[in-house]
Amino acid sequence: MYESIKVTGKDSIYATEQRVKDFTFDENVVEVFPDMIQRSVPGYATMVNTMGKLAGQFAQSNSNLYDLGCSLGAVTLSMRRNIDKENCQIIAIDNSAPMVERCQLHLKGFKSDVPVNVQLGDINDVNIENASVVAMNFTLQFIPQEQRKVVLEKIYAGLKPGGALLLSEKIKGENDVRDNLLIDLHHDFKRQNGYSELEISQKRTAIENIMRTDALSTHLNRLSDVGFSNTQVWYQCFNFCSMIAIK
Ligand code: GEK
Repeated sequence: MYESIKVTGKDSIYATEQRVKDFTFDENVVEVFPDMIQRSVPGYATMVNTMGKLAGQFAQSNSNLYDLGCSLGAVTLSMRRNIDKENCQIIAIDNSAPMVERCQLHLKGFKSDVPVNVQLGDINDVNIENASVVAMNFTLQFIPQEQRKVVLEKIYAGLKPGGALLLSEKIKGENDVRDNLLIDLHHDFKRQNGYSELEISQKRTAIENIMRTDALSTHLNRLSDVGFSNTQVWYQCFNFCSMIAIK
């Protein structure tokens, strides 16, 4: 069987008018997460697949690969499929208990020689060591902006020479004109995927306090500041982008 996260429930969390609270990764979100992320993030499947391929390319024997903010383990599964080096293990971390529980259950359904250790934990507290690959697929955006550099410094320190950070982020346009252009294109993408105006606007309200986006230039400068010498954007569609930063 081809390993991928099955779409379970359809995301209708914001379909009815409500007093919108800050978004949390709770049981309700876990139920519909695969549908939500596929209908909301252009190129999600491409990014997950390619991150797996890149992990296969950058994995080193006797090392750890991390999936930080793993949700249901899509990137973990993709990386695991592509690792052909000896004695590698994947450490997958998320701070949502319902996500971790479902991720563990899901991974049990597939056999592999590569061990996976799924842990409930905060990215801010995690110890990165002996790493050949660190993947963050749309999770740095949930770390407060002032803490992002510290997280990246820790990742850089824990990566082996030649190791890679695989970083996907929702980005902000470099000025208001460019940002609004990207936002409009993204909202159109969501409309085409069946989200109503009410759903789009209530979701926007729900995440505005918990997810703050940086401009691409901010990401690239920060990666360079922490020491990454080779950073390449390999995917962008509207305001969603994926980069590789090599130590
Ligand atoms: C995928 N990577 O499917 N520590 C640990 N986990 C966190 C933290 C934190 N401080 N903050 C948020 N999370 C996945 C998709 S989703 C992206 C990642 C999205 C977790 C949070 O619980 C959630 O599971 C994940 O990061 C973000 O490839 O929903 O836009």
